[in-house]
Amino acid sequence: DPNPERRLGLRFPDGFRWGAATSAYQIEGAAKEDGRGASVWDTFSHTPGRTRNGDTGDVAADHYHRWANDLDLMKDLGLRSYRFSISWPRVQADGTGKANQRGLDFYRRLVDGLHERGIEPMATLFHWDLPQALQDLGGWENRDVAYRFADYAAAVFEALGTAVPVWLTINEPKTVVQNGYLGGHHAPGLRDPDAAYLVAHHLQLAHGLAVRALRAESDARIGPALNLHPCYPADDRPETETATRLYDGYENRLYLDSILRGAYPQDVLDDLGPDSRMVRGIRDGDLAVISSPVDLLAVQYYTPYYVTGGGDTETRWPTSEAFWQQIFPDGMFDMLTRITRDYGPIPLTITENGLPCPDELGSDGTVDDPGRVEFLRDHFAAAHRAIEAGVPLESYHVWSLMDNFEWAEGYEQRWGLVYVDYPTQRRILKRSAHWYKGVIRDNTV
Ligand code: PNW
Repeated sequence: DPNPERRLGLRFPDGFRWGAATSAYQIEGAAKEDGRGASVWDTFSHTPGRTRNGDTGDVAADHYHRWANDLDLMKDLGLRSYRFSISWPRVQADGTGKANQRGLDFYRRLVDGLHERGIEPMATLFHWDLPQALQDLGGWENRDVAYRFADYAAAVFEALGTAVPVWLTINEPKTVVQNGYLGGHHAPGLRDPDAAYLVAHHLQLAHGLAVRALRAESDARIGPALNLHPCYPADDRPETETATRLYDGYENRLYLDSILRGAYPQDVLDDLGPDSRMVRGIRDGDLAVISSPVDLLAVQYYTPYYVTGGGDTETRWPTSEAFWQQIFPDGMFDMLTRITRDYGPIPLTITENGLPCPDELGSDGTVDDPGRVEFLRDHFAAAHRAIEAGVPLESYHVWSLMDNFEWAEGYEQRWGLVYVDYPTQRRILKRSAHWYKGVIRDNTV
């Protein structure tokens, strides 16, 4: 599009909350300050060969020290909501025991600073930074870690529960399962399918236990944060239809059905088999915990999948710099409307959507990212269409507020609305950030 900033004239409902998202390990740095313990991502990123250029989150965007300046940036953008995550090893260095007050104080300052600037905090309890001490006990393969998570959640709710109106439990359990335990390119770096789905069950259990812990502490709202992928058959052969259905089971229904219907999808359980560690690990009462009523569902949408008869995927649309991402805004419409159709009118929020662009700091001090403007405009339009179709979508958080540590890809991929010049830690609003500011001001794309 030669002019991606051209407005489409789509007005969002009054009160719609525009936002941006980050996560603790990706932006905070200060890896050893104020009593923070090591997480699996410290271990993983410090293991040679695991991340691009050996990058780590030791310093990242130094948000731990620059948080006040970053909050001013958010206010300048006009954000109504900011989604961040709380680092478990800052709150409990070893993942158990008494909460570390200095760790909690950082998030208290952040939350108070958001309120002072009129921005609603949305906090994720777990965005992949499991305390290493718990990994040493087996990590999410160990059922006890789900109970440790509930204790951690209770400590956080006690400290911040009433100041944060919206809580999210676990960021993208599926990515932990698939990248951490199947592909092995995320921490803890294992390739063990049988372990992977037991981990999925324990992550779901941990989610439900945290929901119950919140109810005891505060009347804030809470829900899961799921990355969902619309799955389309690559052709119209019957075997492709069948393969696509099972693929959808592993990508979407495994998480959605257990939380919103109180049962794992039977086709996935059958495919795993009765002898799988997951199926053997499900105990009486677990599904009741997992399906504890939630107040909203947070959806993270990046890409569709086109599934072949052999159960592989193929690429149909232009990809971004992320090898796994095809740019297909209609996929967001399809996923949002499908959730409302299949699971009822539960309030929805988009908690992540974005792409990496080849952003460079120009000699005139600006950063031009027309591809991001076009991508966001088209996805915002898809969200608008979903709202018109009756989807109760209440907010939208762009991934990400600023450039950050993109996990195994290190700092090479830039996902931010705000450019981070790492050597100086200077922040520069990209062209997309200036454009987004106008969208927020007018509540119109
Ligand atoms: C999310 N996929 O991960 C995470 O929540 C963020 O921390 C991350 O920085 C962001 O998306 C960009 O990668 C994903 O394969 C990882 O479709 C993989 C996929 C989607 C999201």
